[in-house]
Amino acid sequence: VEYLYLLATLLFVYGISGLTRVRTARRGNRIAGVGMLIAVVAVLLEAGAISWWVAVLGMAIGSVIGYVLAVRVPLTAMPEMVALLNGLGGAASTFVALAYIIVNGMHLGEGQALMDIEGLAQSITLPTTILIGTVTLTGSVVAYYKLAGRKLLHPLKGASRHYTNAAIGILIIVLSLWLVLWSSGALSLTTSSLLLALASGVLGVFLVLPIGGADMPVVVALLNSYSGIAAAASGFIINNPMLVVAGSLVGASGLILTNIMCKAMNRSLGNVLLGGIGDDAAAADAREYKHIKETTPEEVAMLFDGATSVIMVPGYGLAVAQAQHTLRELGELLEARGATVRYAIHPVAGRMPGHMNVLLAEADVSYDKLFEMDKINGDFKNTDVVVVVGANDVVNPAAREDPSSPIAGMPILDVDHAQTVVVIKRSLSPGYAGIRNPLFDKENCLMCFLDAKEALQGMVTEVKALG
Ligand code: TAP
Repeated sequence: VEYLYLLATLLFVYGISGLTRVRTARRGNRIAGVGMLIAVVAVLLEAGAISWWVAVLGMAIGSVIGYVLAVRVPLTAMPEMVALLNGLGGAASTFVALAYIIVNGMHLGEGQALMDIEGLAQSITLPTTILIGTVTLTGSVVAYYKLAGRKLLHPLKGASRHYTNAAIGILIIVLSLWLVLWSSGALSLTTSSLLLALASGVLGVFLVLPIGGADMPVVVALLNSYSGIAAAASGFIINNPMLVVAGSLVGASGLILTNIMCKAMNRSLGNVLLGGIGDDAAAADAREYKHIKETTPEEVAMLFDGATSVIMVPGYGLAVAQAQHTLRELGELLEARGATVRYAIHPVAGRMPGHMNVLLAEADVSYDKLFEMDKINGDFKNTDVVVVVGANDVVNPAAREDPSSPIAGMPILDVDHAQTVVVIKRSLSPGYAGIRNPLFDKENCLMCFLDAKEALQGMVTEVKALG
């Protein structure tokens, strides 16, 4: 069993290292999956208590649900799915702690010495697991609804929000002490641990509810990290090194991801957790624009005719329109006509990390044509035509020019430095952050008001017609 744990751990680490490159990501994912299967088998061998049939039935049900979700859920809804999976991870850890308490009792509550090391370890890990596991569960459910675009009321504003959270925090400490020091007997143990879970669940809701919709992907990454910490803590409870390792890997990688996203938006984690971007920002109004110049796929094809360098900038709208294959086709046509075509990737374009890389990889765009923001930003000024496909916030120059903008300081792709920028989107409606985009009013910007797929298909036809 110990060798199997070691093998599973190595496969996790190897699998995760594969995720650092698009080329090896799928394989990495599969390898980590095999590691997880080995870990489950090892736990069953070690525990021996559950009947194999129950375990196999559980795995079969889980696999069918996982398969159906993976096939059915569109890529645009993947962040919601990740949020739910995190929540379930947190719930699983809470159940481990609850089951342990109800079956084994609490050492300290049963009158054992405070300095008994096992009792002390339990006294810390059990309430911690319930707290983090349940905060993860309810926080993830709120994040799920926010990502799905539901407007959720948050009754607590300003200071009252902090006082309420502090009061719940104190209640959680009191309940933890009750559980650890004074609970004995099934009824008292069950009541105190369930009340602790309830208070933690309410805290999870109150912590995530006021955070702005546009910041939800960051919150999901943070909750992902929490679910890992809860799993590691539950590993200490049941003395399972595998859970400790897997939980720590998830906890650490979730924190790294959270940090990467905050940096890409030039925000601190504290600012994300306390701010409300995307919820309260007054939605931009089409009437705020004064110098909009409209264009058509036919006119854009004429622009391409004289262009030697073209940069495509994909955003969330590309994913909505599922136009990645048409974008690749247009790129290839332009290359065949002698232009250099590159794709500029903003780290938070779309709705999840790596969203644009995944989309373009699906359309077989070669990796060496994909350039990260820092690598390509200096080149826009030497570019003839930039085509922004369904991106908005990540090309919003207000981040650079307007210190009062909610996205001030966020690094953006400097598309407005190019000779001509063509923006494909269906209307003048704002992006995820809900704010006006002064790019659309600029002298060198042309707006192509069409669905991305329709616009790109039109451009493909017109470029072919150029001969
Ligand atoms: P957004 O700013 O959300 O803009 C997307 C644009 O796509 C919209 O303005 C929309 O305009 C257009 N669109 C939607 N469907 C379309 C279709 N079928 N055809 C053509 N256009 C379509 O997207 P972005 O520039 O990719 O920025 C991402 C946002 O998410 C940022 O605010 C970022 O901070 C936030 N965020 C992302 C992440 C990650 S990890 N990706 C993390 C945290 C926050 P129309 O409705 O007019 O068509």
